[in-house]
Amino acid sequence: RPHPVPLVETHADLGHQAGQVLVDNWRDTHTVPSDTLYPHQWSWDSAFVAFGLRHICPRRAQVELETLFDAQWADGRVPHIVFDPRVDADAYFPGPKFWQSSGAPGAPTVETSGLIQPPVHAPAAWAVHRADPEESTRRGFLERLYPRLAAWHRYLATDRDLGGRGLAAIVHPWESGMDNSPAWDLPLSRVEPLPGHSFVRRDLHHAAPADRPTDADYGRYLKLATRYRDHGYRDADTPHEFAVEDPCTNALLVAAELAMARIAEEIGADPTPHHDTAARIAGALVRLLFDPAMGAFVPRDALTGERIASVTVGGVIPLIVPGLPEEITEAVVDTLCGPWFRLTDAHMVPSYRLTAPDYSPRRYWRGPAWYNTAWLVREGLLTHGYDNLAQALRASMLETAASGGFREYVDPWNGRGRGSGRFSWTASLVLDLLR
Ligand code: 2M8
Repeated sequence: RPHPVPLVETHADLGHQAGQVLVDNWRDTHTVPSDTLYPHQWSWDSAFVAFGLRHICPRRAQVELETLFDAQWADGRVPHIVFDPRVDADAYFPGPKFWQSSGAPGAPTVETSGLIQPPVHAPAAWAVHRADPEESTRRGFLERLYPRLAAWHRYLATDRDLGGRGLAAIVHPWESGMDNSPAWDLPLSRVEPLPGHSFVRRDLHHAAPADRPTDADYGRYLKLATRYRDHGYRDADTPHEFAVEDPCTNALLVAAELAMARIAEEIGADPTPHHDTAARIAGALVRLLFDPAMGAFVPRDALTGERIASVTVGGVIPLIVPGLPEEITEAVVDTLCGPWFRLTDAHMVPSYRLTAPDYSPRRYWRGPAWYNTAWLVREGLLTHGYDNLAQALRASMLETAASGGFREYVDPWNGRGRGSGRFSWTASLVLDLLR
């Protein structure tokens, strides 16, 4: 059974400390996810950071998103990493020398990766605007970001509809944000890894090897990324070995299109196309990715058309989609409260089924509980009126954070922090919960 984490700080202290983490991790134009492990700008981290930063410095939260979108590619993709030229190119692997983005067609002048991450940016932009509408309007924040967000969503909904079923596909586990999730094991098993001696990992300088993906995982990640790079990151030309319709990415795209409808209304544009796109993707999500036997959403292999029978936290995040059929909402909430995720009993929401034989309490996205996914699940619970469960999840997040260090992820059984300390989205989302 999970052990309670002692609450050692008051919430006022917690908010102050969280703000200090964001101040310390700010680098003039953006926030690094972690001072040690991730010294550049990451795409969905910046969106999560913006949700908290808006409470203490709305202007900075705007700049955070603007910096990311300054690195947008001509095809609309928002890169998953924007490299800071002031940081040693070898501080993070794979760094700019590996990705070689500036040689690719349509890439920005700043060095970036060629991959993407889940689209949390439009809801973040909308939230940032609402934190200080006057300053946002004065700076033309939404007007400037809106066409860029639209191009980003268009890229996902068209170039990335690799299965032709109206869902966006990810072409690399890193694109899910849940790198070594067990949901990718099956499609990844078909990929021949690059040999371990052909690359040098930097992450192991800053984190325990048992907390991180394995060398075999990295061999496959690099194999896929190399092939994409060698085809100029052009989706139509790359013979993808991995293409998966991820329920979390698609659900977040629905939520993002709904945020776009609000932004459009605010700036006097037509919200209708956004409502239409949201409805279309939500329909495909429900039809193609909900698995009634599992009581959760599951990914689908876009290359084989087969569902992947693996339930992870990514399979319950679609709760964030408003207007789901009631039987689906109830089934997903039952799954969350049952033995697989033990909501209100475990600390936050485990990234993988607690009862799975290959569940690991410490290995990254194969078990540990993360603050960003817990925050998204809480949003989903609120969306469907499960206020008491949302309240309990909030309490669990604050209690776990208060036990120290704003860690990257925690063991769901005892709440003990793991991975990097002073992690930006942990601090940011805690701040958001306190407001
Ligand atoms: C982790 O992913 C990076 C690769 O993008 C890594 O392991 O080096 C993931 O947790 C991802 O979701 C996150 O955005 C990134 C930075 O925090 O770290």
